[in-house]
Amino acid sequence: MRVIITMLATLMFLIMTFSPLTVHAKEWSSEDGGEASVTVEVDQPETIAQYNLHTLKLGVKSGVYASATAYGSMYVYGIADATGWVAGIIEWYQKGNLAAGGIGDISSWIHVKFQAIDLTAGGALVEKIILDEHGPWADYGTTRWDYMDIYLVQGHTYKFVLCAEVHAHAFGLGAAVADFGSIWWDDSRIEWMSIEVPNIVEGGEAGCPMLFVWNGTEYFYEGLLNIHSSEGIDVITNHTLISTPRRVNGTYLLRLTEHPLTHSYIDQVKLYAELKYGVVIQLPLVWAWHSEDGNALPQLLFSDEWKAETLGAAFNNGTSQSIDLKFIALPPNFVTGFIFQIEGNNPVLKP
Ligand SMILES: [Ca+2]
Ligand SMILES: [Ca+2]
Repeated sequence: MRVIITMLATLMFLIMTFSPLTVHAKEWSSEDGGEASVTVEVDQPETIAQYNLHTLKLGVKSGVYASATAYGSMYVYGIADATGWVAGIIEWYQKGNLAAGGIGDISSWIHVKFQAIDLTAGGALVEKIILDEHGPWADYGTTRWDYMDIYLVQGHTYKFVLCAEVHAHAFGLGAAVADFGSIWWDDSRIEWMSIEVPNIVEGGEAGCPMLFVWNGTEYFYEGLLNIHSSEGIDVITNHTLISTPRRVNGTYLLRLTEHPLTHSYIDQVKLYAELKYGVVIQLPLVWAWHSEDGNALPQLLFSDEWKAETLGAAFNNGTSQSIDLKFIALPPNFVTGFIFQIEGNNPVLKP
């Protein structure tokens, strides 16, 4: 039995390790690279730091009186073929442990962040923390995704980096472990599944939230919904979905994220389903959750000038606000298309 489990674990590991890193946009073509290292701070903890085929294995085990930090990163290069804002989307898989046991343990942590470095502009950097864990923690194997707003300049070379650090620290009775793959948990690791940095040229002046749709694998970036009005008068904009939303517990999941340089007032959102024979029906909105203000359903249900406000990163200390939406879903193979409608206004012009 144990042999079979080991074989299965090895097979799983091989499948995960050799799945291709997909870089979807046309100009992002480099193979991925990576590096890993470890810094021992106190005494002699057990450590591991390896990079292999877009997979990182980082681990530290500190017993009684020891601490260390293991670092790793994975990266690809690309040249921008257009100037403008894009949502760089990263998907990764992680499996690891953060155990702090016993008297005298001080701290153990795991961090993961995503960076975009403009090498042409002398290393100008934007980055986003995508995992920050300090307490006892275990991830039994999860594919996660996140995105970061990036301003690309045509012709510039960029390095996109996924960075991970684990730190274990024990002083006293007990032990601390932090790992993304150690000699103690052979199949623990963190790896890139994909990175997508589309080259998008936005036409004209737009002031807008960005629409994302859950397609069963990721929140697919649908594009910018232009509701700009310098007079602050509501605009109604329709967007035909490019992707097919996937049912989750009887609902479709959509997300509005404010563009980093804009500021929107949203009065109402609707989702229409196009059925066979030209029939169009409206799917009820049943959930709306603002990333900072919480429930936004009352504001978004009706066109009544009661509005939800979303601030871009430039107006909100570096973090763009978003609203998660759920609409009642229809049975599979019932719908031929979807139209998302937004009513609101955005007085700010982005570049
Ligand atoms: Ca309203
Ligand atoms: Ca209105």
